[in-house]
Amino acid sequence: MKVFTLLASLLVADVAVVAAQGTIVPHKPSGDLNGSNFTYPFPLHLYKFTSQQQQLEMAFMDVAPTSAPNNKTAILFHGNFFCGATWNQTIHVLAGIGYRVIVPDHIGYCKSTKPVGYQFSVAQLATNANTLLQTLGIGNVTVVGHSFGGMLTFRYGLMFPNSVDEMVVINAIAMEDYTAKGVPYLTIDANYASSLQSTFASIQSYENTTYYVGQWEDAYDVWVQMVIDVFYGSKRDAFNFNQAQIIDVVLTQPIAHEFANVIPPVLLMIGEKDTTAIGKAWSPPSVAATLGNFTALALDVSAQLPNCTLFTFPDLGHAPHISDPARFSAALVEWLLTGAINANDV
Ligand SMILES: *[C@@H]1O[C@H](CO)[C@@H](O)[C@H](O)[C@H]1NC(C)=O
Ligand SMILES: *[C@@H]1O[C@H](CO)[C@@H](O)[C@H](O)[C@H]1NC(C)=O
Ligand SMILES: *[C@@H]1O[C@H](CO)[C@@H](O)[C@H](O)[C@H]1NC(C)=O
Ligand SMILES: *[C@@H]1O[C@H](CO)[C@@H](O)[C@H](O)[C@H]1NC(C)=O
Ligand SMILES: *[C@@H]1O[C@H](CO)[C@@H](O)[C@H](O)[C@H]1NC(C)=O
Ligand SMILES: *[C@@H]1O[C@H](CO)[C@@H](O)[C@H](O)[C@H]1NC(C)=O
Ligand SMILES: *[C@@H]1O[C@H](CO)[C@@H](O)[C@H](O)[C@H]1NC(C)=O
Ligand SMILES: CC(=O)N[C@H]1CO[C@H](CO)[C@@H](O)[C@@H]1O
Repeated sequence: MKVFTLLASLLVADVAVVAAQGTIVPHKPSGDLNGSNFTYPFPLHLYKFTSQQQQLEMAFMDVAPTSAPNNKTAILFHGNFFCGATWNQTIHVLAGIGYRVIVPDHIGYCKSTKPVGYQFSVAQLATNANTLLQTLGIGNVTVVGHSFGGMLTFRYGLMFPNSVDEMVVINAIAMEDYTAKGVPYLTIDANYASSLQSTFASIQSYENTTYYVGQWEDAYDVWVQMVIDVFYGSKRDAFNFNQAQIIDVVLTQPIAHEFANVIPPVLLMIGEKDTTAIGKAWSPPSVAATLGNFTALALDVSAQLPNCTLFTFPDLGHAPHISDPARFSAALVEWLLTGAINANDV
């Protein structure tokens, strides 16, 4: 075990030297960038780097603290159908308590490259974020991730435990092994064909049920429009194919068997009314019925994680940071400042 750890860290160090040769350039926050024309709330930068023999660009925001610096950095991983921009309120909260906040769009999403022929993996996306941080000269980070970004946060913590101060995971997908529980494999081609059918109404309806427990507010429209403009934007084909590749990643690269190995402290924040489960839609009813019970998953996963604080929102769905930012922020800040959450405070 010790030898393996040493080897692993040598390999990681090796990779970092090569990949940290990427460059950072500024970019104006509006206009079409790799298929997204959404205007971001903070200035954008492009991390240009080589991965899998391709020149890639990862767009990210880099926000300075707005109060006395705590000399810590947070990196925020968005989920599917969301972009870095969706973290706006959380960015304000974290910068407000002294964090520098780095907010990338993952490769394949939003304002980052939609590569053709790229082998997507959770480990590759985690590595891309790690080399971005190295190129910026940032050491330890607090990693915050939602949904697919939560799955990515777990992988990041497993791969880079020595540079993670703590992790905050919000309604992560893949807290159960979908394939092991009986979700049939659907090919990338089939998922691509299905992704191309996405409309404003289909995404709104899906999010209404799973993200917001049927309580839609006009303020959520902007996030649907943001992603539907990518679905129909200048990188339409590549984006839809990348979306299909991501589903393949989620189904074939489970994290659910590794929670006991997560070393950094974790704040697990769970909207219990969430029912998200990748593949539930094409699973037999007997399988579908066993998937996406976030009350059960929260208890199960928090018991496996060596150092976990579980905070639940009994009345909320998949996106508590969007549906109740005040309650979400109060809990988040209290945990980051004290390592615990007193239910009476939030
Ligand atoms: C952050 O770093 C600055 C400069 O080194 C130092 O003056 C300050 O005390 C540090 N703040 C904290 C909270 O550690
Ligand atoms: C971002 O969040 C801040 C603080 O909540 C808010 O004042 C601002 O209007 C938001 N900006 C955008 C572009 O949504
Ligand atoms: C970075 O994080 C590791 C692992 O949590 C910790 O041991 C180390 O002290 C941290 N380094 C700094 C400079 O805070
Ligand atoms: C959201 O779901 C609720 C409950 O099913 C429904 O009444 C409402 O019309 C839906 N809103 C939208 C925008 O789809
Ligand atoms: C953004 O892109 C979408 C899809 O191409 C387009 O319909 C929309 O008009 C664009 N919006 C702006 C402000 O350019
Ligand atoms: C979800 O899990 C909880 C906790 O195990 C259980 O009490 C509840 O009945 C389950 N709900 C469904 C719909 O299966
Ligand atoms: C668990 O994490 C907290 C920070 O949230 C830390 O203070 C504590 O020492 C950790 N406990 C163990 C056993 O590592
Ligand atoms: C792969 C790709 O399309 N990259 C583009 C991303 O956006 C930048 C800035 O407009 C272009 O220079 C890249 O070609």
